[in-house]
Amino acid sequence: MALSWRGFYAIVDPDVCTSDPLDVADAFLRGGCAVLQLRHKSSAGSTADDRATLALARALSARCRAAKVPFVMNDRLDLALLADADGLHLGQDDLPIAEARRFFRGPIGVSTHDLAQLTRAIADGADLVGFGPVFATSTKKNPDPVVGLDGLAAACRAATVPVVAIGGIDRERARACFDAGAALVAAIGATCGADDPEAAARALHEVAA
Ligand code: 3NM
Repeated sequence: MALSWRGFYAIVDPDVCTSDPLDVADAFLRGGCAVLQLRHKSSAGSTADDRATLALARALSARCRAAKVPFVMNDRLDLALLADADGLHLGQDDLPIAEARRFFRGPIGVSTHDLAQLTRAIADGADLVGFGPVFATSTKKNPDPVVGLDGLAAACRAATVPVVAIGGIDRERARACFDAGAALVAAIGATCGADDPEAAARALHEVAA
């Protein structure tokens, strides 16, 4: 069944949060978001970090459930299952969707950076696709080339599943992304790093309304 998620796609990235990630998540949930994802890149490969990330994922999952907002785990099938996440998001170098589907029942999103990747992800069964970076980003290490609003519009025309615009998005740019056909806009710097994450989330979520 087609996903009905629309609006602000909140991402909690503990490496970017200027205060406790749980407080930032609470602020996003108060301000408004369609989805909340945990993205913790520095957790990969370290047992101690994995334990902390699992604890954070479980705490976020419980908060999202109470707020009736779907919780999505980035990259990690194991943590998604253990934290009872509603959704899983995979990058180009993560597990193939077909392998993740053997275990994970919820919606699976895939990050894509050009039309070929987008088309392949949808053919492989992605329930939604990220597309970007739409604008220059300073948050992602080694980002792909900027796709721009024209690239985003072409992606939205080609996609048969909801498209999540990502990369350098703030309130003004969010409007342009929705106008280009995006179902959701994701942000990290403009929200996790904001002085007032609640207001930042509200501003992005309201643009879609
Ligand atoms: N993925 P900010 S760009 C996590 O192009 C991520 O797929 C991207 O952070 C992609 O809102 C990006 O601070 C970083 O630019 C988004």
